[in-house]
Amino acid sequence: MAFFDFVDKVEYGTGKDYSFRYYDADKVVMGKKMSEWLPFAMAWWHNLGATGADMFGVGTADKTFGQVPGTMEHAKAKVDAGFEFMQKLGIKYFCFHDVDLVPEADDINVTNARLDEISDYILEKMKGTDIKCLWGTANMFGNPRFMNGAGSTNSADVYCFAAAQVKKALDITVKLGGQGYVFWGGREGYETLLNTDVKFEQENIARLMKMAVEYGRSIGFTGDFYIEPKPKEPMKHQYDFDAATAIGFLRQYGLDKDFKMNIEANHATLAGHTFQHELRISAINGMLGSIDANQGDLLLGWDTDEFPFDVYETTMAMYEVIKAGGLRNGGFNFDAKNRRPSYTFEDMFRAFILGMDSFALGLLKAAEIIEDGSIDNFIKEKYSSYNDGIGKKIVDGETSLEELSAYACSLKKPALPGSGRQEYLQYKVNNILFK
Ligand code: XLS
Ligand code: NI
Ligand code: NI
Repeated sequence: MAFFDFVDKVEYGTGKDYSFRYYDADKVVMGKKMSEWLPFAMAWWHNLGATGADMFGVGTADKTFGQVPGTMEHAKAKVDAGFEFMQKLGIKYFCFHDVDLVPEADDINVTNARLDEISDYILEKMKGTDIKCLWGTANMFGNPRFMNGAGSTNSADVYCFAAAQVKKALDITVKLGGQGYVFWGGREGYETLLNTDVKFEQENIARLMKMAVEYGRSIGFTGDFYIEPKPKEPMKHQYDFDAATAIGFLRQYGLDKDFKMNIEANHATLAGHTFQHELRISAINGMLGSIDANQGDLLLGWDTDEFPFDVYETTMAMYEVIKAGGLRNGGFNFDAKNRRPSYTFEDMFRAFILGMDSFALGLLKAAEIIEDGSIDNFIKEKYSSYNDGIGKKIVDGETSLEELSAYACSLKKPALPGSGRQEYLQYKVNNILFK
């Protein structure tokens, strides 16, 4: 049964109403196909689950797919709809939380049996397609038991339920051939220090992650684990504030070999950073893993999860991704949802076309910026005083504070550093973007 009869396969350059203007999967850009630079993924939760409900009103979109929500028939209809959707758009990956796939039962054994059943069904669907699982995760923030966190909970029993969910989500991820496993610290954080032992909570989160790595490796998971940093929401203070914080945490607890970052654009801006900043910090630490491709609204202080449309942002993001040599096990997961009044199935396709084309155009423009060379050349030149003389000695670690002091004193007063030329470089970028 088809759900999206109004559209055939969405393709590049057909000029049809539903088509890509920039995303040309086989086009080679800087040595790789667009589809290799941009392994797009569908987020099960937003695309197949979210109805547009918010704190002030019920949903506007009908995601029943002809079945009664809360049933396995509905869970299977979501699989059918999801695969039709991905195939029509040429999306090769999907991401899921355990409870996106099946309705959660009161008894975890029942939920687990449902997960076995639905993963068999998905596996069957995957056959004959080139669709794969990008990453899986466990929802450890929705159920009331996680009110005080999962790895950070004060209840050892609840901690065991978190462990059980991680174990099962890993089982399903491996069964579906998933390349990644995400820990987004849903409620791993706190509201007030009056009732919180931060050190103990962080140690316990690390213990849970360590057990996840041990178990995952023992069942043949060879992909990457990810932390998805986010500074706030739902908690006031989230422990994985940003990439720098999460990387420090991973190193402190010896998890840095198995984990990388899953960087979400909207989380970056919530942390007071740019998306590009978070990508750069991850990349220079060898931790750029995957991307949750969405966009926030700078006028709003929460995770609005919009489909990316700001080409300046996607360009600078792709600049980082190209410089990092691409994502290895990761991809571009549209952790994004339609706006509440865009409630039709047509809008779902429009949103993905917008997001995919925004990144494809960003890729093309980033490649042009790199080929133009102005930025790279400027940056190289900016630090050229370290290429020889006293500068080289500093970089080579062959000097001392005494020698540098003597050198400075002999100069009496240094020349000012060269101009940062920011406006000139911004103008250069604009001229490439809008030529
Ligand atoms: C929420 C997060 C979440 C993760 C997966 O803000 O972005 O959707 O990506 O748990
Ligand atoms: Ni996300
Ligand atoms: Ni988010």
